[in-house]
Amino acid sequence: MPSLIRLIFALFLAIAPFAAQAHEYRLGDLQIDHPWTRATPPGAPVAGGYLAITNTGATPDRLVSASFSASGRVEIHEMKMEGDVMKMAELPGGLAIPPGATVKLEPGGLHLMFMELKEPLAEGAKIKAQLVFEKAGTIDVEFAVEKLGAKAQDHKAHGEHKAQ
Ligand SMILES: [Cu+2]
Repeated sequence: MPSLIRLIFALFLAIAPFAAQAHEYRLGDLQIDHPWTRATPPGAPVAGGYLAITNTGATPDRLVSASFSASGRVEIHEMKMEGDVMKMAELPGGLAIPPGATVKLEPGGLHLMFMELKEPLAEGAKIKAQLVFEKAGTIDVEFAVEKLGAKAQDHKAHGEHKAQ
């Protein structure tokens, strides 16, 4: 039944790109790697968003804003010492992505702050978001929701389960 084989093959071609997806995105000179966030307990007002952005081009770019479908708005935050207390502060003017650099947003450092969460984030969900860059433009991405309390290290050791 060659037509059935053809159909199966077509289905395979349609599904394969998703199965092989390493959860990275390309927008012009920018490579966006593994956007993720953490599951939130009921009633949590905010969540952090993490990803890495690599500028493979020769000109600087800038992450100017973002939106997240499960939150009212998104701020771009850095960690700053205020006296001897580490605090989060909004980065006015966005986040510079210098040519040749990889800028990492991760727990304890730079991050996106999903403000006014509309609903708790459930582990395993994929949440639609948009990132807006000054030069490269706008890209649709999905943030993978990892377990409550997941750390950046949990990521580097994908699949490796360590005792706490
Ligand atoms: Cu923050």
